[in-house]
Amino acid sequence: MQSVMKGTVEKAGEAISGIMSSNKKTADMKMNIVEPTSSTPLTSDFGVKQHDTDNWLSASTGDRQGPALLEDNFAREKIMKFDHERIPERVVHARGAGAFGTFKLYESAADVTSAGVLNDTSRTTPVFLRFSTVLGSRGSADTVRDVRGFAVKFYTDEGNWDIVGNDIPVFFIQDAMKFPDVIHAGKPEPDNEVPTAQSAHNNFWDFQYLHTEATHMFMWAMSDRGIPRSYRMMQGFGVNTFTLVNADGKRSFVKFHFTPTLGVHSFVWDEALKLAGQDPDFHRKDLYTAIDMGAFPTWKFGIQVCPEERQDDFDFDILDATKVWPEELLPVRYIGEMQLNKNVDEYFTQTEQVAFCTSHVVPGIGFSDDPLLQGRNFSYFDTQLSRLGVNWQELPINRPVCPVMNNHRDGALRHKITPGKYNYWPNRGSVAPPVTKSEGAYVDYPEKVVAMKQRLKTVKFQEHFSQAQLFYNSISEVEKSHLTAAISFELDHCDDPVVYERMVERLCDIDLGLAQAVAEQVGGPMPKKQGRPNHGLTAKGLSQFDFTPEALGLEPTIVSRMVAIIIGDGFNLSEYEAVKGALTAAGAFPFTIGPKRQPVMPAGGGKGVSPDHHFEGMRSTMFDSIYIPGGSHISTLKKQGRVVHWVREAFGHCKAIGATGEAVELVQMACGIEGMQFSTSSEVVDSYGVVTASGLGASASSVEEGLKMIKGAKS
Ligand code: HDD
Repeated sequence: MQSVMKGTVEKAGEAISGIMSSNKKTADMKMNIVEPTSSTPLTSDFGVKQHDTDNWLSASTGDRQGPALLEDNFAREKIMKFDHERIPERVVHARGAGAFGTFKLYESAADVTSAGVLNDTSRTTPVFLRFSTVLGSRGSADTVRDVRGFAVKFYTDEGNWDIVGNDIPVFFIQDAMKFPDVIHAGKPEPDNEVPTAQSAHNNFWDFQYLHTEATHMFMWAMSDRGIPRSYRMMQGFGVNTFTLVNADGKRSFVKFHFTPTLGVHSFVWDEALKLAGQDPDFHRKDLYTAIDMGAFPTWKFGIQVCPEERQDDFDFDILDATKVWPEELLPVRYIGEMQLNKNVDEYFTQTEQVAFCTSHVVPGIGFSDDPLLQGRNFSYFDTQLSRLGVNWQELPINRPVCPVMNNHRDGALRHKITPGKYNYWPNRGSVAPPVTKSEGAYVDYPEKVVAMKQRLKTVKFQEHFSQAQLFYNSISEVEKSHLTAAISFELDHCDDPVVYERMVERLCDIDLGLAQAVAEQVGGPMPKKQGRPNHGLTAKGLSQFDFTPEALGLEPTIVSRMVAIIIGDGFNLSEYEAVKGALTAAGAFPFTIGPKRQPVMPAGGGKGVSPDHHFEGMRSTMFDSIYIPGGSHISTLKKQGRVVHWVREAFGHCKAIGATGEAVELVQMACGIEGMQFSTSSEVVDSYGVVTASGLGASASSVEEGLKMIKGAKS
């Protein structure tokens, strides 16, 4: 793998050092980075050099091991530090992966906000992004069906701004007070702590039925959005409604959007299921590898703005986090771009210790009365206290890149040293005074509130089905069939008939056909009539097909796609080299897979090729595409069940498959279905995403043509 990508890595290295030298946050963290080398002696924590950290000091004779001595301060220190290595994992979103990057604005939003990060196009703002699953614990698998977290920390010149979002634009509940309930219901059940990282169980679905407001969100979670192909290929949404205030003091409501330039792509369920066992770190590795190889993931950043005077214009409440703002009503205005371009130096001190708070906003950005957001503003700050301790904002990954000064003092593990007499305000020396708005202070928007104190949800918050129908009506037939299969899978794992029968009843409120298809699979009475009438409306921006590169006006791309090239002794070297070269040139990551990691000999002899992996070491699930060159190896490969399985499984997962020369026969045998076309000449044929050229001899133009077809097939 390293040799294949050496050139790219070198280029990436240059690019990264360029980006990083101007990145204020990575520069700021340098003061805490100490890199061990072979000339750094091993010491105790109190700095004394050590000569043996393997043998506990003991009272032993030459031939008989004696009692270990408590006196050994080095051994005690080593064990004691180990005993306390763990901190509480996040109560939700425990499993995650993060990276550093930059945010660049290409259009000023000064008309709606005074925030420098959103109106100064000359700035490059450092960011840290942490992706996560929600339900699983820290050691759970990446590819489970779940919502994904998308939390961005912008280290702006005016302080840290956090967007703590998800890959789905809506949420299960409207009020933060319900959060412990929805999470308890989704997490493993309390009696036996089963299942891990899954929503496929009685309690989750019991909650979904009993909380009609969750209907819209569970439709999204059961769609292909719940099983993203890569963190790099997901959208990110702030979900809650925030506010923007411009220099004239005019306020608007806003939702934040991140759209990946690679397009939005998902696994098929069988692939995700298998990967959870075959490679539980799949998403983590995918992110790390792409950044390491210089294929920096990028998102367009957009704002959906609702002027204050329009807030009552819609049949939903704009403060309700279970609702999207349809783009037809309030279009997304793309104004910037975020790129991830540096992997973490160390997982714990960066990805684990990063702490996000929805309450972290900068001047020009504010909250709304969204009842979910209001509660979140309390919860994030609070949870960091038990996870990281009171001085968590001083940790290197969390501290801002702008000056911090106040009269907060002391507490466990305080790092900052603040000399001087004064730790209060006002003080006789006028030290560290508050400043005015024009000097950059955060000044709260003067909102008039006249109300009654009461526990309720206003009328528009009580409507829970219209957008669940809108979502279902707007997705494609393929997405609908995946959604039906996903709900059927989940309810199959519920063994309490009350749970799955009620859920079928709930689905009738969305679509009778959907409810019947699910009932057919999971059992219980077959529903006969639609519950609430379906309004039949659709909206754009809900189906994943609205976010393919083509739909975004971008070229379809195979950049960073993993391609397995399968070879055995007797393969055609020129075809192999031509296709591998073309793939590399197009930015894909080709890996050679052979029967063993020893050299595999091409037809006609010569120097062998050492594969990156062997057939049993990897699975087709770990790649986006397969290519098999022609050659005499095919007669052997055809007889190998594992190789046939590689091809058949990749076909079953709708992957692009390429074959040249004799390999066409292997592919034909492994995935030939009635009506499928295979090439019988050097003409390149694309049928069901299987691109073949039987008499190729690998001319540059035919390889080019094949690649174009693969790009089309994959997107
Ligand atoms: Fe939350 C973590 C996203 C509602 C309470 N949440 C957390 C993370 C993400 C989200 C991405 C992981 C951050 C990280 O990587 O460190 N949460 C959301 C979204 C929500 C949402 C998009 C709905 C719009 N969350 C929500 C509510 C509450 C919480 C209503 C509580 C009232 N969330 C938490 C938390 C966590 C958290 C318990 C656990 C770890 C952490 O905060 O730092 O406070």
